[in-house]
Amino acid sequence: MKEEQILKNYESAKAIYRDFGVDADKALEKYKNMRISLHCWQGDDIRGFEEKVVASENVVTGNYPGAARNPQELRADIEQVLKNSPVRHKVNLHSVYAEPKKPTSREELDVTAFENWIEWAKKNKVGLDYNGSFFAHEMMDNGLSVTSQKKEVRDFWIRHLETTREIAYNMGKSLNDVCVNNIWFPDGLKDNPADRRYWRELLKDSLDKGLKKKYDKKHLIDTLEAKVFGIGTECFVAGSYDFYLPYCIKNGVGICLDTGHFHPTESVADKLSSLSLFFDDILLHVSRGVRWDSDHVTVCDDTTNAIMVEANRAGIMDKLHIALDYFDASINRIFAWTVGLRCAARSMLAALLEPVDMLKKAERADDFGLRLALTEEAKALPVNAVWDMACLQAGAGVGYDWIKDVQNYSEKVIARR
Ligand code: RNT
Ligand code: ZN
Repeated sequence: MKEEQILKNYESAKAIYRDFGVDADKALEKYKNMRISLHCWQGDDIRGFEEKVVASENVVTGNYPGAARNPQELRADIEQVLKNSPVRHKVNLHSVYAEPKKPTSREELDVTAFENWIEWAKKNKVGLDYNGSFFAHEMMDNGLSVTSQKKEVRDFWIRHLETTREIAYNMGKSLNDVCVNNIWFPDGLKDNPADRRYWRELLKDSLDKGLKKKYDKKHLIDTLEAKVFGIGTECFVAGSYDFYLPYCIKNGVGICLDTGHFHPTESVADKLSSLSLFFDDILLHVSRGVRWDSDHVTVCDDTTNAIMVEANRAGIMDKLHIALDYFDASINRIFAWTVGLRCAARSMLAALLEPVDMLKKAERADDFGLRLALTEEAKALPVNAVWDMACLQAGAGVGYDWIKDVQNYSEKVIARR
């Protein structure tokens, strides 16, 4: 799109927003400092760089050609994705993306295995977040890690948790930033357990051990991620939301909400106002649950929009850690990545542009009719004109231009792999 057109559209959008008491310039200013953490694992279907790749508890389907085969390709692909997004970024890594100088067992890795990532992050002016990889490993005991009945298995994964936190802390320190270390265990059972409490006692005990060491929160924030069920854990997941919510509050750990990890009619957006009263740290895994699958590409749907709107209305937009988490191997991965990132980013901007002052004022005045009228009118405000302006200012592709850019990269780079 022509620059002149973008500027013209923005000016008229600004006037419309003004009528609703919204200053689009101010929203854009605020927006420029917002960050989204891009998950590296969409680029290679969570394979990682370990020599030995075993079946994973994270089920990824599809075999679209051109997945990144090594760190260089993955980083190049991430750069391509980031350049079409107008916000600031972090990149979210997993242990399996380590590049140790000499072969090292996963639970014994240290931050030196991430030197390339750290250098790259500095060069690209992005932060880093981290995750231990409690899956796809021969020490998984029939889908169980920290809740295995075998002490040696639990000890192995507790050790992994400890070294993971050390790595994350050092990553944060090297970048003079905060690194969010998210902890997710697939542990659960296919069929009904006889003793649910027993498995949860194991989980609690392992977590107490792995989280014992305290770190400066300036550089490390731990979060725990629950799931209602998974493939192979249909009847029971040890780390349920009811487990982690009290655990995190009691132990001062942050909580991670993945939009695909709840009952389909349960609203993650509705949780934010409550959680923010009791938590310092909330991590979002913005994803898209489809029936029983939790990891479709994020889109601008009601769920994504509602999350951003609630975050803004609750005044916690700056406080939230917003990350993406999906993996679709059935379509061009660069499209999958970029669409999800741009959709999360656009929903975020739309939330900042909501006439929130007017809405709250109507509500306080008990004028719920006005609140409804404003809500519905707000849905059709010209967000896209402001979004295009944000993209223009950040040098990200506007309108159809980013699609052509991805097609070009796909032809020149992806198709040649
Ligand atoms: C899995 C969880 C978890 C993973 C990543 C790879 O259901 O959502 O966050 O997707 O750690
Ligand atoms: Zn997740």
